Amino acid sequence: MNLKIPKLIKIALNNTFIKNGIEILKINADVIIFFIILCIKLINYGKSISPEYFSTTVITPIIASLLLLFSFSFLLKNKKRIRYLFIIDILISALILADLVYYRYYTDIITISSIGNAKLLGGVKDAIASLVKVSDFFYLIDIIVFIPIFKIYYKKVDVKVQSLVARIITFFMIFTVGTVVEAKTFKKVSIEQPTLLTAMSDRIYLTKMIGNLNFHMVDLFNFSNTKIKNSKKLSASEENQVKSYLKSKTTKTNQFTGIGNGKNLIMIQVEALQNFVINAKINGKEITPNLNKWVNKSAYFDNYFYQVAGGNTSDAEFMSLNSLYPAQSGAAYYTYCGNTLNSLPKELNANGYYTAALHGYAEGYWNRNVMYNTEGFNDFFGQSKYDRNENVGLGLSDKSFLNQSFDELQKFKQPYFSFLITLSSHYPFNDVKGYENGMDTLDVGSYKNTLFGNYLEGIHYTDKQLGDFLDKLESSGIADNSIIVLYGDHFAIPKQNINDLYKFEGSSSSDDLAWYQYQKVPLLIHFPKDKNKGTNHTYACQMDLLPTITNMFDLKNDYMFGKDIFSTGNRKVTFRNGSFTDANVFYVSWTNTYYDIKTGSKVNETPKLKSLKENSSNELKYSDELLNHNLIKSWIKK
Ligand code: GP9
Ligand code: MN
Repeated sequence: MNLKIPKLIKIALNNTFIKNGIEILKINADVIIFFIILCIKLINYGKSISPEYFSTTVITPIIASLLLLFSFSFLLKNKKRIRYLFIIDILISALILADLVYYRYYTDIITISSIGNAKLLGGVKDAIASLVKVSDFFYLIDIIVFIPIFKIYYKKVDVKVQSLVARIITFFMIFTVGTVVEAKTFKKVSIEQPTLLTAMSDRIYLTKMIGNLNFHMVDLFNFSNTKIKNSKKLSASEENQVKSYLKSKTTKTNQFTGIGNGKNLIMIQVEALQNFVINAKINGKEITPNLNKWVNKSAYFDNYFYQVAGGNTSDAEFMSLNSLYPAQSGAAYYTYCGNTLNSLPKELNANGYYTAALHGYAEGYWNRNVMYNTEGFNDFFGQSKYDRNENVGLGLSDKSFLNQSFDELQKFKQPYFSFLITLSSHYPFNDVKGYENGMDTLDVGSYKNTLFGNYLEGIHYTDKQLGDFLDKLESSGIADNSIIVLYGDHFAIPKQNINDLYKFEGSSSSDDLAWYQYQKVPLLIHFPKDKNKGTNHTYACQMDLLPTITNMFDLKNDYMFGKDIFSTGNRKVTFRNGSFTDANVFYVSWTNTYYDIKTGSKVNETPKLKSLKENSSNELKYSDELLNHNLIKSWIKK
């Protein structure tokens, strides 16, 4: 047995196939060494930024992205090739180091648009020394050691070179393998989370799925895509069309004009709060007893539609703060973060307000850390500013978030604008807490342990926390000097689970019109001393919030597509997909069908309906043009 092994090895070494293989390995030793080293670096980087997310599945996309880059090295030879390998190594190592430092500061990953945000980078620049760790030099060691080694090697050794044909074949083979694996990875991601690649909502999670190199490639692709779309200049007449359309939207004064002057504005965007839970009961118990109480003390809108698209929560914020439509694809919070915007915080700042956004989750999520600067918030109280002492679902519990936010609010210089975004009632609503703290139990009966039942329990929890917060605003006297706005960001029950909602509502129809009628979120506007309370059935939407607020706070904003909710006259709600409603008819874009809202039946297109449809598609086009060409920037200058 002992004698056989060396014999086998001998035979193997004499085998021409193996001989050739060894020769190829020798010839390509440089490529192999750099490849292995970069794999280790990228895997190590993934582990260090995201230990809780890291899984070995990311190794495949890391290898595939490197294969693509390395395949080109086979087209080069000798010194050119080694130079190429060094450049790749240096660039990737520098990228990793930059990402590491940025991550330690922002808990996020660099994007091209975030680099453009000078104000943001200022923060890192000052802190850079304290953010670099000695262990980071691990990423540079090979470069320092290899340069002299390879110099000597090339001087002393006559390195063999494969024929051009062999090298081209190798290039094609490796490039193809890389491309196929990459395609598989991207397909998997887009099936799991259809908008993640374009909207880049959670960059850390995305990096975990596709690796750092692919992440930056996708970012580069998205960035260039937007740039290309914007590169075609708008003609003066096209630009004027947008401008005059916006002019036609200007709010007229009404009884609410200036009602908020000098008062604080407290705006609460509630995660997945749909309108159907308001004043609804299950097994004899109110689902949202606290909000119901506040509904009765406020101006309450029960036909208020959410209009979010690829940016989900961030789109709700974007519309509410800018009255501009969400991006055609992806998230406006990502695509347009470098734009000049006339956002609500900016305007309030100009009127002497202190403005702050508060949200107990990762700062980089939905690109908030970048976008809140663009929108002009003075401060962003993100997850790192909170004591993360209690968790529900995704992160910090609403109870703890609202308690800590209340303490913070009391320190703010008045008048202020506080924008609070809750989190606990986030899909899939399966981490229901609160009962142990004396919250009323909610018996959801046959819905127990279904998504729908979990939502009812989850929103019941959030309702309790909101109630406590609002009561504190009242008892502390803050509410006497504030206008409080509260609304839901988007749906809770996805389309595939809608039947439970229909069942709960006893809805007899389940067509697209029925579905749309459940895409409403509540809007409450509370005035001091419960003034102006009452339910308002006006058809309105998230685009209308900013014009309503600018009118109440006497702000001047000429660039809003929405309409003051208190204004009279024709109203229309346009959705990002081109569907619309004018409170009489509902147009569903994906089937090109009109429904009469009263009768529920389909109606034929009339010239009037056709022109309403065209008006909606023009409005969306104008909003896209305004954003794609950063028109507000040039208009402000003029
Ligand atoms: C996280 C939160 C959730 O910060 O706003 O966003 P969503 O998943 O609902 O769009
Ligand atoms: Mn949300």
